[in-house]
Amino acid sequence: MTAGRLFAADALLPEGWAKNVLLAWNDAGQLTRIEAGTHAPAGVQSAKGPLVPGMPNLHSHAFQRGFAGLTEFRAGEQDSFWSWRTLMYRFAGRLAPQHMEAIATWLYAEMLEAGYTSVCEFQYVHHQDDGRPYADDATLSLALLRAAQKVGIGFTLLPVLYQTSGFGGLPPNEGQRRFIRSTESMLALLESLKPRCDAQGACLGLAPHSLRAVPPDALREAIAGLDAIDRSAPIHIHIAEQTREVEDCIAWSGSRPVEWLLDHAPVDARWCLVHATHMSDAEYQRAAASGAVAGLCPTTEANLGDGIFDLPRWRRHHGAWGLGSDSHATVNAAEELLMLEYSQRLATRQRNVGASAAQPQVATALTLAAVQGGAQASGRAVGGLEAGQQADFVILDADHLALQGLGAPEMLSAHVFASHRTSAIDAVWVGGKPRVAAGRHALHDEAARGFVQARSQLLKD
Ligand code: NGQ
Ligand code: ZN
Repeated sequence: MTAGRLFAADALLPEGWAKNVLLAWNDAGQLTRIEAGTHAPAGVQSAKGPLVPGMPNLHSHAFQRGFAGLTEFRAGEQDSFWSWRTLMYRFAGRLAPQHMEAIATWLYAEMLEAGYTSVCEFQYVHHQDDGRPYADDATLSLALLRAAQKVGIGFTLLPVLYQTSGFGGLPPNEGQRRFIRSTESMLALLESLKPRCDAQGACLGLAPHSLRAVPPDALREAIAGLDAIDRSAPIHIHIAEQTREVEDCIAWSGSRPVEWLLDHAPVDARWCLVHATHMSDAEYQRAAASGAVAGLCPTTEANLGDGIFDLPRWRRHHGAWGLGSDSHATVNAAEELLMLEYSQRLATRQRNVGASAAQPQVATALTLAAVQGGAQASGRAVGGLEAGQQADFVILDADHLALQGLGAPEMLSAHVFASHRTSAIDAVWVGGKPRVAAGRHALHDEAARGFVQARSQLLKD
């Protein structure tokens, strides 16, 4: 039985902060009623602090958690995204299914403790280390599904189509051998994963890796094949993250990447444009109007030296956006919000850039927007504290020193801008089930041990 109720003195609803809120959800973990201005009925538990919607994490490469922090040294004259990628390929080359599962299990527990209640996994390591498919072609995707189920995080699986090493059909390189598959084998993989995802309430979509990795015909055929399985399934693509990608795309087609995609693919609200860092004025306008979500990964984009997304411009065009932890240099929803807001402040030399006339509190405004965009990109009903959505929420710890004695909106601000950012989380619930209590996931120690062991094995000699 999952059905339940919870009372909160303060809760962040889609329209803003409300007082004395009673939430009720059904056996499916779906909110059925949100009543504000009421009182706690006898026997109903009260939240220890303000209740905020759980953050969907719209972009993750789980295995990269095992590698985070290990590329922060100078290896060449000028390190870059591309030199990082060479090191990352080397790490990916050694990964076995048990490593994938152990790393993801810890990562997803960590995500829950840090305020993410669901994750979109952009999964592109498909094959054995020599490039041959596993006996069960879905082996590594299944390792991720199991990890998500074990720790109880909401899940969207996005198997990645990867065929070329650059625009114009350049053949894949050695480091990419575990990623490469035909369009036909991708559609077979999706068919085999669909019932497995359905069985655990996960959403299945598709991720053409990038325009560098997927030629036009394959892009068209893969989307047609996905439509035959599920016409509303999410489609995610890395796009315009690095200026070199923009230059190469122009050299190949005469168009910029986002422009090319908008001209050649049916981009709409099912799509998530991951990064979309380098866009022209016209691209900001057209991409926002398409209804696609911009998948912003602020700490990874900073870590890899990508550039700065122009959030004010995107918002002027009413663009949807959400947050991803991508390479997992940081696994913390509040810290992504902090990085996003600070990068905008540095770029514009202004303050409180993420606020709006309707919602002057920056942390509140950014949280609500990121939850809504993240839910759209996830293809799941995880869009906040509203009837019909999953009961996914985070309870802040009102006794935490950074929060004590403040009003609820200021507590969320302090959580994002003035605490250690995970430490002020008391509890996290997913689909009406408690997954984190007193700041810790029940599997914290066990999952951490598995992670350290897997990483040590991967880094040996
Ligand atoms: C990835 N990561 O697929 O892990 C990519 C790097 C690429 C980010 N784009 C590989 N952050 O884009 O070619
Ligand atoms: Zn990525």
